[in-house]
Amino acid sequence: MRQVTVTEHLLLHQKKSPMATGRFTSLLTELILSAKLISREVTKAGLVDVLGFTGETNVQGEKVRKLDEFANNVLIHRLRRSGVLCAMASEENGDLIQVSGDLPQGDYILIFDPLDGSSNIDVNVSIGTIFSIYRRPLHKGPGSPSLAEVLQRCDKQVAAGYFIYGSSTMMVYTTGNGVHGFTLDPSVGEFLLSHPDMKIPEQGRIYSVNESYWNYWDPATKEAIAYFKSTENALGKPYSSRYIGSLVADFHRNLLYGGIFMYPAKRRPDGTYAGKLRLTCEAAPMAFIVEQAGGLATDGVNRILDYTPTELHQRVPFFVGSPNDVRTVREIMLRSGSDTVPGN
Ligand code: AFP
Repeated sequence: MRQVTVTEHLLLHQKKSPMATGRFTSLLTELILSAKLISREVTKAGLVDVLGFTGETNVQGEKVRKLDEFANNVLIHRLRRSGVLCAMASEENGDLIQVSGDLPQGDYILIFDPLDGSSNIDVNVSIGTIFSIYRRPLHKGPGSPSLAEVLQRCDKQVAAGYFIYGSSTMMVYTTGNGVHGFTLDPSVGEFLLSHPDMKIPEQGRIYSVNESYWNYWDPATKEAIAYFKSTENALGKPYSSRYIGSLVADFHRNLLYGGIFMYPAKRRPDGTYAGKLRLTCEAAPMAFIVEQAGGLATDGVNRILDYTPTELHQRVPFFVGSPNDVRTVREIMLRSGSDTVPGN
């Protein structure tokens, strides 16, 4: 069988995808090279002194591990010089990362989580890099884009994807024409098409949630989770429970096998409810991918792609996966009047 690389695939589908311009291809090429460098470090993490904490704390108040820092630096360093971006935002940086000064600028905006699932780094469990790409809105004048230009409605994404560093390294991405998966062949150093036009099963068999938060959920959320464990659900028997704690890995498994990943809002000490996952660099890109694969993504009720972020590191409740399962959660949330969902 003829092997197709990501770039060839993009060029082959150029007519179908308005994003497959030379500039967009350069952007993906830089992302791919960065991911290969990260993958190399991840696989030798047990061998060299890259494990453990750096001693720093990131904007989320979490301790930064050395591999997170490495991944973040690689992406910023390579993409900043790509000549096709005007701004970047990383989960690890509080503010926008401007592409200014003497560096060439383009009109794409890249938002990424450099190493998602970092609590799994030291224990050899799959982790990933998530990316989301927007175009700078037209006629906004010269210079670096403002935060308002970056915080676009999530359905304005022109591409999104992830790299998963697991038993193999894979890239899964969409430009709005289906979802395609490529596996890194280390012998040639290329991502080769292995999963063309991925579709998530209509009906899942797996639910993924950190159930230790049960006591922090509101009654509607508890009812939704209980549905997946009951014998009176769409399957007539309990779903299987699988939870890795790396969004990329949990999402990827459910995309292939069918299922729902949930990170519901938790009650905070002040009595209000909030999600944990970040809208711009986690929920929105996964929502774009899953919809392109025939699935759904909501905050329990509202479509994630209808959100317009109000801040860079905004957090949302997140329910993503097979359409039947995400719809069922929505019905339960609406019927039981969950007060964890914004605007519900
Ligand atoms: P880390 O990158 O800090 O490990 O967080 C991972 C993550 O953002 C996402 O990948 C997981 O699905 C989720 O958090 C796990 O959170 P809990 O540990 O609260 O279940």
